[in-house]
Amino acid sequence: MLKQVLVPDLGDFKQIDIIEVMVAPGAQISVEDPIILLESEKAAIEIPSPYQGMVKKLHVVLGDKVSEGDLILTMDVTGSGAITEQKLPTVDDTTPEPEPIVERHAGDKELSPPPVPPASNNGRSRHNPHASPAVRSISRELGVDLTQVKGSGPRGRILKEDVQVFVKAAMARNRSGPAPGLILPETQAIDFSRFGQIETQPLSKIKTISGAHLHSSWLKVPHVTQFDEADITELEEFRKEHLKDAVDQGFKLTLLAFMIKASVTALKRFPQFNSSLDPSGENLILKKYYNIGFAVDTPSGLVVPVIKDVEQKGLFDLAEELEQLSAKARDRRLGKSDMEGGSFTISSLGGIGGTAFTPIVNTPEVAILGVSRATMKPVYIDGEFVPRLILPFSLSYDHRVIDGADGARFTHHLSTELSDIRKLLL
Ligand code: CAO
Repeated sequence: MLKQVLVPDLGDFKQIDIIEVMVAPGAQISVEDPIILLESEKAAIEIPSPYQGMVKKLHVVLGDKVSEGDLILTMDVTGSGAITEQKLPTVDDTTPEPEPIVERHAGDKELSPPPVPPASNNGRSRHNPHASPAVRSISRELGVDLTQVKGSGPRGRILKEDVQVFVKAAMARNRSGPAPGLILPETQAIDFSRFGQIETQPLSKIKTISGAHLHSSWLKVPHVTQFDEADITELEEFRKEHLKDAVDQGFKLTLLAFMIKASVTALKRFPQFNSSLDPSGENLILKKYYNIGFAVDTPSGLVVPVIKDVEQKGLFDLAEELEQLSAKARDRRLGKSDMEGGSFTISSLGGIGGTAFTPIVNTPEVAILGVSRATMKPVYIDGEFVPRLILPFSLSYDHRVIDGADGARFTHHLSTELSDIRKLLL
């Protein structure tokens, strides 16, 4: 049976703003489920449903002003249990925190209790949490989305204390992120075609995903970058000696495999570089595994496959896996498991060029190594300049976790390892 639900007697209130529409067409609701929330200068008023059934049509929208007798919605009413007369529901003067009261009359049937949230498909769905107008009002002031708050009151009702607990937890989480209240200026749309010809190209999916991650890491982590260099003359001789062996086995032996190995010796020596901050920002989670990610430049964008358990692998194993994962990355065949679980990342631009760069920490890791191009340089040794192959590299780290002195110790250790191939291979 179709029934119209009207705005009940609101006492002295007229032309009140609808600040929340809590049901949508198709929703199954019970008697007493709130359907709209009104707010005047003095009070918040929750209008409950006088019937049980399905919302057929909504006749109001958010922001409408309504008075007594205005049509709110049409319902396909099922069963019994309708209130005989629509009465003024909860009026909240924002001081106490009342349970919503619907006046009942002698002879009325017992009203069905409000369903326990989160109910699936009825009036109190995830989009319509069970809370009093006072709690709704506080939540609005604090910008809290009530659908995210767990109610501890009777039948899952959200209490003022639940909102307070939620806000405290959100603030604790934020301690490990950017300062609360950090608001970035919006990017203004500019019509560049006013100045000349243009072409608009959508970013690849990989770029949109990695871009968002890089942006978040850049904003959340106080970055410091330490620059250093290593004399890799001997290392390069060793690499060249073993190049053929590797090629015979079907892969290339590049500098990156040595960098991965050297990084793990440094990570073992300085465990805080192989860690993550927990979400509270108060604990360091030290990892006892060494999974090294490496940035691969693909036609669709940057991806970071991860070589797992590096400490258990030899140089040739690493070189082979590097090549396999790079090929997989370029053919877009990397699976989720190939890219997860990293504890430290290396970004090598040495094959391309450049003398130094500042990589962005790949959160939740706390440090990243950037490798630039090695060049022959005159180095002053024992009273004379001798030509040596010098590798410039940089280490960006999270200054909340790592002090500058440790940053310098780490790169110095790495430099020593790379400069002495025997040490590295032992
Ligand atoms: N100095 C001098 N030469 C270097 C070098 C270095 N640091 N690193 C590599 N090379 C040389 C290699 O020996 C190779 O020489 P040959 O062709 O004569 O054998 C050549 O440069 C090309 O190497 P490569 O880049 O193919 O191999 P790699 O193992 O060093 O790197 C990979 C593999 C996947 C890391 C690389 O191909 C790549 O994608 N790099 C880009 C990473 C990137 O985009 N980082 C930026 C991320 S934003 O922070």
